[in-house]
Amino acid sequence: MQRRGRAWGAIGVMVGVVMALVVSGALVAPAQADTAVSISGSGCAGATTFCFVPAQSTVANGTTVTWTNQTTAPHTVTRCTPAACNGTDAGSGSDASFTSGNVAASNGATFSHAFNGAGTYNYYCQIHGYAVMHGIVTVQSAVGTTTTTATASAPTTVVPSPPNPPPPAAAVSGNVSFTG
Ligand SMILES: [Cu+2]
Repeated sequence: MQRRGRAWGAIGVMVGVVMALVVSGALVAPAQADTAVSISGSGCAGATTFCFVPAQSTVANGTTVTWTNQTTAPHTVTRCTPAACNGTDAGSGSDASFTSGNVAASNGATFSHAFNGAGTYNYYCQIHGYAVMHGIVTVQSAVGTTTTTATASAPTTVVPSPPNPPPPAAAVSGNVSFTG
């Protein structure tokens, strides 16, 4: 009987620890890491004058992507249309507010956009053209948001349930040693 009470208490503690890890991991990992893209004037693939580095970025929904101009020329970050991008369309991303951002000519100037909508976003530089400068941001739907809400309430429901199966006296002594 005492073993039973301790077993239930141990299970409750272990579940609580696992839940805590899941919650903290889910909150920190996907949503908060912002992503940087350089607008570069050297070492470009295909030996173009300018390019976006990296040309492909994959981020979680809600992530802010910041483009930084590392050249002395002005650039834009502009969503594609088939006409402007040699047949490449805008991509499947549902965030219509990502359209165009002008990055000034000074070295270190930035353009930032927080992506809210899963899918792909094909973009190019209006000034230098798609053939010279283009990139793609892939936004993954947030898995963490729904998991966090579900697990956050779980520890409160798990703790009261152990006293049910074992007899009262044994259960109390077993539980006290664990909570204390
Ligand atoms: Cu450009």
